[in-house]
Amino acid sequence: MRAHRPPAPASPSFWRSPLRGPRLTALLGVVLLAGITLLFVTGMLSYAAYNPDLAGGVNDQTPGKGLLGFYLFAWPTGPHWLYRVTQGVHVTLGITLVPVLLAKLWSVIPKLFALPPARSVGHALERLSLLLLVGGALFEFLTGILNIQLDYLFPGSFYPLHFYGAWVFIGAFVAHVVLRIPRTVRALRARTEPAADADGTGLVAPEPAPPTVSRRGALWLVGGGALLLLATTAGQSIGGWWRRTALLAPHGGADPGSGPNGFQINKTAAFVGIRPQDTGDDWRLTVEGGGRTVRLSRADLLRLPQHESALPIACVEGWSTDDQPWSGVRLRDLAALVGLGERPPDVLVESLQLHGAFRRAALRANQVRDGRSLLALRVGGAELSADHGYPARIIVPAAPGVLNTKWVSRLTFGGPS
Ligand SMILES: Nc1nc2c(c(=O)[nH]1)N[C@H]1C(S)=C(S)[C@@H](COP(=O)(O)O)O[C@H]1N2
Ligand SMILES: [Mo]
Repeated sequence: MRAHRPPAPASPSFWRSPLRGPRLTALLGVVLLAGITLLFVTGMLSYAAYNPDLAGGVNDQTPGKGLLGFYLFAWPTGPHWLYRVTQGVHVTLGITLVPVLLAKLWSVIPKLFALPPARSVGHALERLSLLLLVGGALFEFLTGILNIQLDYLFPGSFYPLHFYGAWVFIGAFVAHVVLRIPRTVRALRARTEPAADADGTGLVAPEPAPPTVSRRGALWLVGGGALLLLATTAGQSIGGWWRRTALLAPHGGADPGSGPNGFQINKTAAFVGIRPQDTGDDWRLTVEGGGRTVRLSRADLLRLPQHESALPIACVEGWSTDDQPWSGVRLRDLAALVGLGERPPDVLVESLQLHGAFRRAALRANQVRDGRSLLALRVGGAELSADHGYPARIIVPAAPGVLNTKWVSRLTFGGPS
């Protein structure tokens, strides 16, 4: 006699969707394999772009990154849209893959609940790696998306979370891919899903319910959802006319305000506590290095040779501006003022801002030496607005927005002595 007890999630007969099967799982798996590989690469590039190894951790305090920082390199300054592209791809792709990730988890859910948790040591290790895989995936997607949507929810601590999470996740991911290659190839070669009794994967429902949507329909649903997310996100990094389509992106929408300063603002002067009296006639820029110190007023800076650079702001959040026509003093010219003109070194940039993770940043020598790197005083022929960093801000080609310090008060070439 059959017990009249409803089946528990651990029982195969609990899961009744007729859509599940190794072929569906394999298809979604292949999409994720390509997508997550690209996410990992662009994510690690983004980390390198921060210059996390400079000036004793000014840009990044990830504790003990040690070995995991093995690959860090000097982020180049060209092409000038480099970070716009790598980070635009990272964020847009991450958002676009959400429906695929959810569908993939749904397709294997009977396996996640299977009991006993482990039949052998090998099986126990496999289940543990699945825990790291699923947990890691959810963690990476959630921290990434929360950081974009809630505008630095984890000030300062997002990088270590997302960075370590990525390494844990990618370890489990690689193991999973290697283990599943044979099964995936077999499932894709077969034209159809197997019957429940011929299915070695345990994904096909032994007691399927009648279908409410075809397999093809389900794939369209997932693909359509992904395309919808793509279409409402990508505009924030493509810019121009496309910006109007970025309905899902907090900084994506049409340009805020008009005029030369009418482009995206990350944090306003008021938000970070910059008061008008801090940036008035009494403001001075301190330039230090090579044992010398020079103090300059804004009028002094405007008397130095002015240069133009058309450069974007490209934020870690994925949004970026179109190229803006900045003008101001070359960083290498400022290095020359303290006698470091021949081979300018790294520089520590500090702003008037008293608190917050982004009040200072270190730039590498290759960024200082690039003639397009400016201490910008004006944009589009107008004075910088208070929110874009008046009296002076940094702008460097190809770098993440966070290195483009606003409301600059001090430059220390060669780092603090
Ligand atoms: N002093 C200071 N500079 C800063 C920031 C900040 O919070 N404080 N934010 C940075 C970040 S994260 C970005 S993306 C850019 C944004 O520049 P924008 O607001 O002019 O578009 O400024 C950077 N410069
Ligand atoms: Mo940013």
